[in-house]
Amino acid sequence: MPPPPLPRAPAADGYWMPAEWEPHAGCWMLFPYRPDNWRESAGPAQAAFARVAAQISRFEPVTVGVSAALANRARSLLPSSVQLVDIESDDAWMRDVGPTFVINASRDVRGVDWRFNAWGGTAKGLYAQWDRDDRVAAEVCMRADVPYYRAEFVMEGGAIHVDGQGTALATRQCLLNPNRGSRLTESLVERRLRDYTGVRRVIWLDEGIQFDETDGHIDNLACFVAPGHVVLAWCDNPRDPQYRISRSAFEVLADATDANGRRLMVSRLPLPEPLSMTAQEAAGIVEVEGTKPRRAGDRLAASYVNFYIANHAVIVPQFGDVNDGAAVRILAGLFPNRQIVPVAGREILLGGGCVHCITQQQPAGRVAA
Ligand code: KQY
Repeated sequence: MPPPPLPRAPAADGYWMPAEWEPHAGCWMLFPYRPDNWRESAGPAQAAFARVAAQISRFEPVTVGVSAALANRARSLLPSSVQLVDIESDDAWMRDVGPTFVINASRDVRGVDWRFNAWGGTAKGLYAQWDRDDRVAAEVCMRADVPYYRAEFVMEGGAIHVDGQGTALATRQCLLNPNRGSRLTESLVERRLRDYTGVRRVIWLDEGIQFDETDGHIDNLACFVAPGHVVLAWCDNPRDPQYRISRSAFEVLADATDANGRRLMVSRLPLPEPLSMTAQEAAGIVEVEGTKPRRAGDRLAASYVNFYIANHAVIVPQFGDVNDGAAVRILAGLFPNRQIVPVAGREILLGGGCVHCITQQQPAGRVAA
């Protein structure tokens, strides 16, 4: 049983959320299993998650939370260097249900446990029960030996990206969505982000990637690759609605200054061509009332921006698309000192997210402080 949360909030104690490119102690993941989200009782997804974990574990320690009932299955798929811990969850999106880690000037590490409501609660949430997911962050913090704060408002890790120097990126579509809370305003959300991640400026983009079932998480659309430098998912086809969404985001970003008064450099990362779920893929998913149905022909919210920055590496999803190679080349230019590691992303995408959504970095630093 996790200990009770800390009183107050991180910023009041001198803590802030570091950038993803800062050194990691390791990466946390979960093991997928639910047959109403993952086809064929999640077998192909488990293998896909295991391949991601194996690649990340070449660069930093990986810990996977899995229920006791599935531990043997997880062990058989994962390299022995990957640690397993007994954590129950409703699904497997560690970015969103895990803690957002924060550090202080002495590099003591703590966690933030956001309230989770399955991306919308009773108003369009993706499944009907999420109590186990909502407990994951505290469970992870207990196992990581870090004290944690409980944020009593809905937020997901994939809904924000930070530069670690006071700036956050977010979309209005997600963070002001009534299904994340009533009477949400920019200034209320900015105050919450300041208190819990230490940011002084939020750069608001209107919408995320079309068909994104998280209501437009920023981690599929844009992220910082360095202080003052953002990469943005890009669409060159004026007949595709994503063209307008990406252009509007570009205009906001190109006009914005960060918390330190810097103008942003904006690099474009092409999106894959439109991708949809096939009849064969959909046939393997068990439809259950209360869970978002997944059907043949459903458009998939694929984006190469959904990559994970590991120590000395960037783990980049690939979709068997004509733009796979371009994405790898562009990211190699943006991260010249890291190895770019392509991994198969489609099977994860079928569940509604990708590599960034299933991972959560723990910054290097002192624990049990
Ligand atoms: O974007 C993310 N951080 C998570 C995607 C979750 C999809 C749930 N089916």
